[in-house]
Amino acid sequence: MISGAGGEIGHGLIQRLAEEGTYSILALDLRPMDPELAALCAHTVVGTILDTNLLERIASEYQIAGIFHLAAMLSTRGEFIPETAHEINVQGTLNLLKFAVGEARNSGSNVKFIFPSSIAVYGLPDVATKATADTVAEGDFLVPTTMYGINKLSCEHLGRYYTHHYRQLAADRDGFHVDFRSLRFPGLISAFTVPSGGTSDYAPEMLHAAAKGEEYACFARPDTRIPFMAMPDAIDALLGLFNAPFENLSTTVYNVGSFSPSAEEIKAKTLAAFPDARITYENDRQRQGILDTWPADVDDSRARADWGWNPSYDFARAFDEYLIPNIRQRYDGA
Ligand code: AKB
Repeated sequence: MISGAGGEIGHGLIQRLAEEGTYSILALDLRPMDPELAALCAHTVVGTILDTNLLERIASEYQIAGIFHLAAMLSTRGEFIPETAHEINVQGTLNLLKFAVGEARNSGSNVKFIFPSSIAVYGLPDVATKATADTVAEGDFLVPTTMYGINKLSCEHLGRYYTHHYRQLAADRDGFHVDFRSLRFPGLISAFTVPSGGTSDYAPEMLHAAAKGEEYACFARPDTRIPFMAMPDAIDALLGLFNAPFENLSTTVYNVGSFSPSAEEIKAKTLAAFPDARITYENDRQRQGILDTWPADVDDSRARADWGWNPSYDFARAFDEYLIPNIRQRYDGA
């Protein structure tokens, strides 16, 4: 089952799972799925993860072996409606964890629960600390300043609780449990979709605008540096963690990194591909304030050691072999 299946990550994940053909996909989204994606799914359900009646209906009709819980409200949008963000991001996750407990009990086997967390869980106190922090490890600087980051961090803890301590005092504890696994994603860049509502959106927005011949005013300062990842690597990471043997995992939460360019380096790479692109800077102090609390890079050595994380795309290859050719084809063919 994939929640938020119609979103950016859902697009790539559904295509890859359908190619592999190992699982039947149940796609859950607020809106009807794009027909091309729906055709790759065995079932599609329109609705919200906040609707517990709907989740009960899904539980009674299907047997769910694993959940990719992608539905979320991102960091910029969440700052306008923080209570709603909390409801969707935390209550929605709690509903799905409870749903997963029921599935594990009914099927008599553990249910894997894959949760994309984010670099937004970090909160570096100031730009000087960010500049000297080098790569940030999973346990460092966990003082997020956004509702989204706070929500992601809460859900990481909820997932750890459901996996290792759920109903720890109850005499009738179940033998089968939720097997929660989480990745802290950097900003993701896809050639096929443009994100909305995030604070890392300046990179994909800049690139897609350039390819469409549209002007772009970047809201981040030129020297802003946060980690990014090409979407195919994000899908590899989700599936790599999903398929990893439980006994190899030393934690429920893993950093995953790929490349970490400044906004100016992204602009230069974009201009190299689209020399007529009109890219300017129009700094948004508030959104910049959020970016300044996110790390310049992450230490993902644990993911590499435990389940073989190894991204295929560095900065050059992501642009030269994945983003630029596919984006060109997408808009030239439009
Ligand atoms: C956002 O900007 O909110 C997301 C993220 C980094 O998690 N893309």
